[in-house]
Amino acid sequence: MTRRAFITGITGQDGSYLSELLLAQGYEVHGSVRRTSTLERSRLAHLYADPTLYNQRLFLHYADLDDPTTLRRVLNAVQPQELYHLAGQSHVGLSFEIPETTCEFTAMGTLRLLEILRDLPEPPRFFHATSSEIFGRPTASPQTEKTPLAPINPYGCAKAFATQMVRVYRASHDLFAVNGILYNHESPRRGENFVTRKICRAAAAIKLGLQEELALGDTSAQRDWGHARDYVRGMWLALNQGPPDDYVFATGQLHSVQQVIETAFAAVSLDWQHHVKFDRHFLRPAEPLHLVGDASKARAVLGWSPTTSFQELIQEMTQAELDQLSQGERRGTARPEAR
Ligand code: G4F
Repeated sequence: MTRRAFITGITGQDGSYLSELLLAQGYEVHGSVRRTSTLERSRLAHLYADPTLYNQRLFLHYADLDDPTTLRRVLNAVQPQELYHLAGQSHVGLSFEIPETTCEFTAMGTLRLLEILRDLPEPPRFFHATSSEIFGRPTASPQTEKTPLAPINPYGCAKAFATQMVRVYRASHDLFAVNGILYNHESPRRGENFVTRKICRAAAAIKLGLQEELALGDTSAQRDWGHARDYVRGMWLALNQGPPDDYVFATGQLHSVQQVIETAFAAVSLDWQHHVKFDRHFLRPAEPLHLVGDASKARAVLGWSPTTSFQELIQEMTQAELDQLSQGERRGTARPEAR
C-alpha cells in the first residue's frame, strides 16, 4: 500500500529535501502552502514542474497554521500516515522584532495541529521539528534530550512551548509524537538571511564582481552546523525506526561564524579581510552559548549519523552560489545578496 505523508512547510529547505526523500521511497507526498506562496520560484520548483510527480504523487494544499479549519479539512481529506511539521517563523533575529507572530505560528500553530490530531480517528505519526534554541545558554555541553529547557529569545520560547506540548500529548493522548531537536542545518537551499548562506553567497558574488563587501554581526558566535539532507533523513528514521520519543540531531562539532567566512572565502580564493565588515545592525539582544548536540541516542536507536563535514558543507554552498550567480550573470539577471 502506498504510504501517504503530509508536510507543513513543504516549500522550505527541509520540506524540499524531505519531499525528495519520501518520493524516492515511493510515498505519496502532500504539503500545505500558504495562499501567498509563490511556487514557481520555490525550492520545490523542480518537483512541481515534473508532470510525473505533480498532482500524481505530489500534492499541494492551501492551509495555514493560523487557520486550523483549513488544516483540519485537509488532514481529514488526505488521511496521511505520517505528518512532518516543519512550518513556522524560524529566524531567531527576526523573532525579537515579531515575537507575537513567532509565537502564533511556532508555538500555537503546533498546539493547533496537536489538537487536530487528537480528534482524528487514526492520527498520523507526528514529527515536530524543534530546535537547539530551546536550550538557550545551557550549563552542560554537549546537550542531550534530557538537558533542561532554558530559551533566551522569543523563537526559543515558542519552540520550548511546542516541544513540551508534544511531550504532553505523547504522554496524555497516546499520540505517536516525536520531537526532533535539530541543531543548525544548512544547504544551498537555506534561506538567504541565515548566516551561512549569506556568507557563501557574498563570497561568490564578490568573486564575480557583483558585490564589494559583506556586513555581519557577531562573527565569534559558534554553532553546531550540519547538512540539511542528513537531518531530513533523521526525521524519516524517527517516525519509522524507533519508538515515539525525543531525539537530538547534531554533528557534535562547534564552529564559529568566523570559520564559515574563512572557509567560504578560501573556496573562491579571496582574502576575507578585504571584504568583511562589522555592522551592529546584525547583533542580537542575546546570543545562545555552547549549543552543541550529543546525537548518541539517534545513533543508537535510529542508526542515524551525519555524513557531511563542516568544510564540505560550506564548500558545497559556496560552489552552488558561484554556479547560480554565474548562470544569472550570463543571462543578465544576477543580483547581489540582499541584507
Ligand atoms: O544563521 P543564523 O541566523 O542561525 P541561528 O540563529 O543559529 O538559528 C538557526 O538555527 C537554529 C538551530 O537549529 C534554528 F532553530 C533556527 O530556526 C535557525 O534555523 O545565525 C547564526 C549565528 C548567530 O549567532 C548570529 O548572531 O550567526 C550570527 N550572525 C552574525 N552575523 C548572523 C549575522 N546571523 C545572521 N542571520 N545574519 C548576520 O548578518
